[in-house]
Amino acid sequence: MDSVQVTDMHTHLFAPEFGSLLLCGADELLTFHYLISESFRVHRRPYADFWKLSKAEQSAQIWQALFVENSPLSEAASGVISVARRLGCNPADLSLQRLREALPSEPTLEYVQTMLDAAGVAEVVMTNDPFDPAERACWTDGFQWDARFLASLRLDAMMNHLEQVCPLLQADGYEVDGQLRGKSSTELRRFLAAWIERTHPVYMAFSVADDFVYPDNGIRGRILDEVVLPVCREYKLALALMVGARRQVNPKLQLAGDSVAYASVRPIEALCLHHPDNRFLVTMLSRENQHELIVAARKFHNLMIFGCWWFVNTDTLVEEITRMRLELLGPTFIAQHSDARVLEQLIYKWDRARSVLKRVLTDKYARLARDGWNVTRADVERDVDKLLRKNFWDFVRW
Ligand code: HDL
Ligand code: ZN
Repeated sequence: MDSVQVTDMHTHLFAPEFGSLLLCGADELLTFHYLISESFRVHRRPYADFWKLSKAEQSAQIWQALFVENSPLSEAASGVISVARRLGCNPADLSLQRLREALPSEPTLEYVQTMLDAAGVAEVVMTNDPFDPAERACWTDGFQWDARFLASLRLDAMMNHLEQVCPLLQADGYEVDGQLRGKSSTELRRFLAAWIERTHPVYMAFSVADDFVYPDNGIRGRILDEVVLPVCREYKLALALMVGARRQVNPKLQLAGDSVAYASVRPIEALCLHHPDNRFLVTMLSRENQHELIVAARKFHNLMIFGCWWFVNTDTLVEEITRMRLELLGPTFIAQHSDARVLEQLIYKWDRARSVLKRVLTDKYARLARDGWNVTRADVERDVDKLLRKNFWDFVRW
């Protein structure tokens, strides 16, 4: 488990060639939006006062709230301590200053390699938003980037807010309107084709809340049927559905303001049933959805469950979910993704993932051994490689 090289198939990291979009260093680590929202429960400052602070002042505020006035007991706060230890700090006398000294704020190529090696990550899949102005500026013609960072095309804006992105599409020369009239669907297919040629994504993705329905003769359902699913088939791309993210429940928390919603699994079943030639990577945000999603994966082999996403990426829930998955699916799912936003997070997120998986797999292999099954090292290495790498690649390349 400690030596397997993983494919981190969903992150918000960027290749070094994307410049400042690749976040690293102590202040980025501490102003991770999970820690921002946790810190408000301690300092209770007016939102505007906090947002006025510089990043360094924000991280000092967070350090004071979560690491001085309280013990860093949460998943994200304790992750900072794990990173500090792994990067040579002595957590017994850790300070914000020492953390800043230990973690550079500029990601040199060797630092990126050091972080990937320390986390045991072979390659990382980025989340590339063709509607994000900062990112679009990077994708110049002939743009080359580090091969360890693979692209994925994130389509939330198009799927959930088509009206709002029409001006940008029209400015790019695509005749698209918010009601999908005229040749809008053809033009959206042309738009996707252009971005596929530019980014060479390993999959396309979008997230939805609990309002997702399918079949759906509304705009989103029509974009799926007339644009996204045909393009996925044409380019042999899997489609990742990330279900249950209820956006901006508290807008004053900005990126930290999203929450969770229990969502129906039926639209996912319908997509898998009606589109057997499409492949669906699926993760759900609500703990209560996990069991029924696993059962759905038993019904449809073009459904591949991935990761323990965001609010279910905690020791307790990762263990519960991984046990359920193994017990109902065997080692035929993608055990984890990091969702890392800051380079150094790879270290604690993958340390945690490995230790939970070790606990769970040891139980399962021990029971097989007790029943006389011959558990060999080669078998364990094969199974672990599948859970953390090969199941992903076999599925997206299927
Ligand atoms: O929509 C997503 O991909 C989520 O992962 C959000 O980016 C969320 O803010 C996050 O970072 N979760 O870990
Ligand atoms: Zn994410």
